[in-house]
Amino acid sequence: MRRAVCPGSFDPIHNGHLEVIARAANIFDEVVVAVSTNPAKRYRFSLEERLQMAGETLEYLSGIVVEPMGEGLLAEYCHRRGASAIVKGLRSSSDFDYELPMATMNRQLSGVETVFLAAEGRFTHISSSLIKEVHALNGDISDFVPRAVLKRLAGGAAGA
Ligand code: COD
Repeated sequence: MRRAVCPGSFDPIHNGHLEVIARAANIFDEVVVAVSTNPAKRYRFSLEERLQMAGETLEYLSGIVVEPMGEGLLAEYCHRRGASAIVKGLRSSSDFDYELPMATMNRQLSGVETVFLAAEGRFTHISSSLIKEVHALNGDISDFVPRAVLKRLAGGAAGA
């Protein structure tokens, strides 16, 4: 079984993430969507909410597992989960410059390969932080996020 990990904060998950996860599911037997927690980071949504939004949205796809990544090294998490690859979406050359040293480090740490998928053109300008900013200023984000996210944003989640 070829298992890959799609790691992220997913704060919140958006259509750019979803498109990459769906393409990863076409390549690998199982894709683990690993929702990270960094104690130094302040999230808009709790871990529970981020897991729920990802889980609800990806329910329709087979071969996907959504779970917390926990704290610590991604390379160790991949090793524990028996994953041979990390899948990341690349929006631009600056994403690549940022990701390349991490990919090399992760391979040295645990042998895990990183597979880069070119982001879909209509999603290259999307990031979780931009979506939160546009929403906070009353902009329409319905083209960029799944219904599960819109629902929670409309309900006003904790930390808003
Ligand atoms: N289109 C396509 N893909 C996208 C888009 C988009 N519009 N936006 C984001 N992505 C992809 C990117 O590949 C990105 O890496 C991934 O989605 C997740 O995005 P975010 O913003 O939710 O997640 P981040 O950037 O906060 O990263 C979280 C990680 C878990 C990947 C990171 O914190 C990490 O690697 N942590 C582990 C600590 C560790 O091991 N450190 C040592 C590294 S060598």
